[in-house]
Amino acid sequence: MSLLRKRVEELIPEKQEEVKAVRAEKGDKVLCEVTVDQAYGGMRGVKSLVTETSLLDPHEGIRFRGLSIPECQEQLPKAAGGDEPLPESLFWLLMTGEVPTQAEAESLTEEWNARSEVPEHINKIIDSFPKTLHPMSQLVAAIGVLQEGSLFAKAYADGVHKSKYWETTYEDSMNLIAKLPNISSRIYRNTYHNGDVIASPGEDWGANIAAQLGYDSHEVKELMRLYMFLHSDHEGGNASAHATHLVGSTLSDPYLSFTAGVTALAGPLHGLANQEVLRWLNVVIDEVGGLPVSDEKLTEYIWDTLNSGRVVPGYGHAVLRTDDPRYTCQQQFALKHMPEDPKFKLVKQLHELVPPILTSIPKIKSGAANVDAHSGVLLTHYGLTEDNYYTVLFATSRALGVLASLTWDRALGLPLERPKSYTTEWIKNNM
Ligand code: AMX
Repeated sequence: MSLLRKRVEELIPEKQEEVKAVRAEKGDKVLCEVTVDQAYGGMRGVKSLVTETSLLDPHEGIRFRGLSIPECQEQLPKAAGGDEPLPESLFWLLMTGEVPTQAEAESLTEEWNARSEVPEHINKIIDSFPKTLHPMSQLVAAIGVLQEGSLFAKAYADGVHKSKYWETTYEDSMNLIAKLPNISSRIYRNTYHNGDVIASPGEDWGANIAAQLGYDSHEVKELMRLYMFLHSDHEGGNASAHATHLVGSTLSDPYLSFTAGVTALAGPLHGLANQEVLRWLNVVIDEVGGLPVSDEKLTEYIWDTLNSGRVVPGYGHAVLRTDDPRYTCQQQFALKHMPEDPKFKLVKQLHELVPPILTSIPKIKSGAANVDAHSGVLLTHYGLTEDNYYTVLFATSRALGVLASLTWDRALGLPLERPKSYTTEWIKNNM
């Protein structure tokens, strides 16, 4: 049995007891009241989910199992010669709540490489997707096809006992995560490089993704490790995590549950915002006639976007009320590796100009930069300019968080999710 599975198996009974005790002691405490406005308003601020892997503070940002982004950067094992945490280390942390040793992190690298092969008939199906199909649709379809190998679906059909659901959920999650670099890069190479697919070099997960996209440099490998670490998890209420959890709560298998998360991520208010930001920047550059651009012209363009009933992508958040530390962390990477890049300078300039404009509009709760304001410019710097591919990278990373959570959902026996809804008629007559 793999090191990680052994550790998870040891932790499950402890955690089950802990949850039992918490429910016995605090089960009738009130987390929050829900107003009619919240029911109409996308459930903002409604505290009604338990997610173990991470917690988001509106001012401080995300903590993965209690560790902030800088703490993770300091404590999590890295690749030889690298400064960024290995995504493998982060996954171990998300699954166990413990910082892995270097050997434990590397055991995951080895295991994911060993599980990474995609059956040839599935590769052929992926190769048959038209290049005009959005890469996110290709990803959803590819994972849907991979589902034929689901061990959870087979075990359920064979009548497995519910106390063992987590085991095949874990195995499916590991298999799916292991295969994602092959799948995601195949979609990229098919769509933009005439199907010239690059075989995995068998390095760590982030480095494999970089290499299979076509980037062999140390810097891009570091960027991919950072990118995969940063986008992995953002507590349970965001649309991709919530969708995976909701669909998973029906005992749909991990492949199908994750496609729900991927489709949620494909919306422009969520993960597709990274594509939208890059497009928006490129339109700005075209319309103002190139870089550098004056603050006055840029301010005018921001107002034009707002006045035409569109959002400024990369800014605002449903929970965060200050700059997203995932933005800040990417900014630090840019300052270290590409301080003179003209688009990076534009991102910095926007970071000065957009927040005061957005916060001058009373209805907007936060004008701060979110994770998507930065990522596209980092990728573009290294030549990955195909913006409609960016959300596939986000989704690849997001698998780490939502599948770790799904494994714990099953280990803790969380039930079918089914909140109550009302009609406007009911609210008028009964409130
Ligand atoms: N530009 C213009 N208007 C904005 C805005 C922005 N960046 N952010 C919020 N608003 C508007 C909303 O559209 C809403 O308008 P409405 O009442 O007319 O519908 C109003 O301000 C109130 O919104 P809010 O309570 O401040 O935010 P929210 O929780 O409803 O929405 C989010 C959060 C992220 C969808 C929103 O800030 C947004 O659309 N931002 C731009 C898109 C984006 O960057 N998304 C990525 C988020 C991070 C991620 O999930 N990857």
